Amino acid sequence: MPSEIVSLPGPSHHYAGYAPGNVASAAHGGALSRPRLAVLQCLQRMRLLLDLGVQQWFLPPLARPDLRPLTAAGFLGDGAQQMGAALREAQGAAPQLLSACWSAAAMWTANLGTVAPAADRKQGRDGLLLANLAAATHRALEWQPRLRQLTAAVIDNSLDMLPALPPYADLHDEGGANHTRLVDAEGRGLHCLVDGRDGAAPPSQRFRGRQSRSASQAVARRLGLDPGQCLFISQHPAAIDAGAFHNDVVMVGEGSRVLLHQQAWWQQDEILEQLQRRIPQLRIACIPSAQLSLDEAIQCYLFNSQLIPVADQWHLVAPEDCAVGRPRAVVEGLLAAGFIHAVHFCDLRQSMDGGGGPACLRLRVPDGLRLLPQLALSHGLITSLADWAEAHYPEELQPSQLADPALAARCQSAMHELYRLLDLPPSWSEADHG
Ligand code: SUG
Repeated sequence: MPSEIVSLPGPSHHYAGYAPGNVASAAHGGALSRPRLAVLQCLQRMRLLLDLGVQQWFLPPLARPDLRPLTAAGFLGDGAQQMGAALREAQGAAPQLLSACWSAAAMWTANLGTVAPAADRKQGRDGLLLANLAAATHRALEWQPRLRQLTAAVIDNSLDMLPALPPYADLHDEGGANHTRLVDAEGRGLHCLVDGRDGAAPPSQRFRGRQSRSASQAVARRLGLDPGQCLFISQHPAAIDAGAFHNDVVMVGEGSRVLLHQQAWWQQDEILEQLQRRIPQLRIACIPSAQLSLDEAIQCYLFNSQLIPVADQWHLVAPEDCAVGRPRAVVEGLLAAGFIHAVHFCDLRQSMDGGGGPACLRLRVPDGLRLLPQLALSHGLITSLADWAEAHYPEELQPSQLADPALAARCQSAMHELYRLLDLPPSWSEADHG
């Protein structure tokens, strides 16, 4: 049974537009967001995945505001004073720093870390290396509180959790969004680790790639992967420049299936041949630019769909934007070719406007992972989470509201209510605000 770690946008979900190389984020920076609707849309995807038989482990959104960036930048006083001063600061990085404190980007758990099952690791245990997400301030705040949550949530010693790589420029790591584990006929994992800079490809021009080759290599080393079972691949600079800030914007792979855009990788033909040689049963669907240009692909997020094995069939969970026009024609072609057997479209507009489709909203994890039982997603829990969001989330939010102490109080009480609903011990809320 496929398993994933999922989360939700927090009550301060907003569009700041500071995500590097992410054209959806840039286009919506400063726009009005709808936090409550964002949750309901994400829960709808979770419901669908549950019906397809996917085990989902739920981690609460990260507590906000997280004032570390303001304190580090010398804004003094209590939270309200710090935020007020940051809001008044006309120049410099203060608007970014203030927005970072309220970021809900941890909803995109594909970036939480890189996962490898016990069978592939010399440590002999399922492992997760947290991602430093150091390419963007608002995301660099995520890994430490996530590690604390996981440490409190994992049971039966079922996961070896490794702290992130240090945030050195050479080691920027974006986690599972740039990692795909394929499986050969003997059941061995072949790890595709995709970088956006300092690898085999010439540098991108418009946007700087986020993940460095050295980071991908360090990830493989830290996880204890067999170097013979790792393939280091570089994104095509044209893909980065069109807005593929992560490889999962132009490629999705699962077990024995790979779906990707013709211009996803540098030297793609050679790499695909190599993959096919190593995994003869691998089915590759490479969509030519003539059928869907890079710009169209990044607009509709077709390649950020999920490929889900259900019995002997493959289901595609795709963004709603792929239900019409040229993306729809590509999907029909995949169905006709037997590459997939069914398609489900989800409305994830609130997440998509920040640059996150279905695949961004999950981290694939080994079947053996065990978290506290109350974090196992069920239809009942999904209904409770929907009621919780209806009661506690703002309907709308403007970035200009981000210094409002009332919003801080609202976020805090929402989180306390969530911990109560999930029957989590008081240590969870102390860790947030202690
Ligand atoms: O890191 N967007 C996220 C989107 C992450 C998508 N994840 C994957 N592709 N796996 C990012 O660019 C937008 C925030 C804003 O605009 O406020 C943002 O952080």
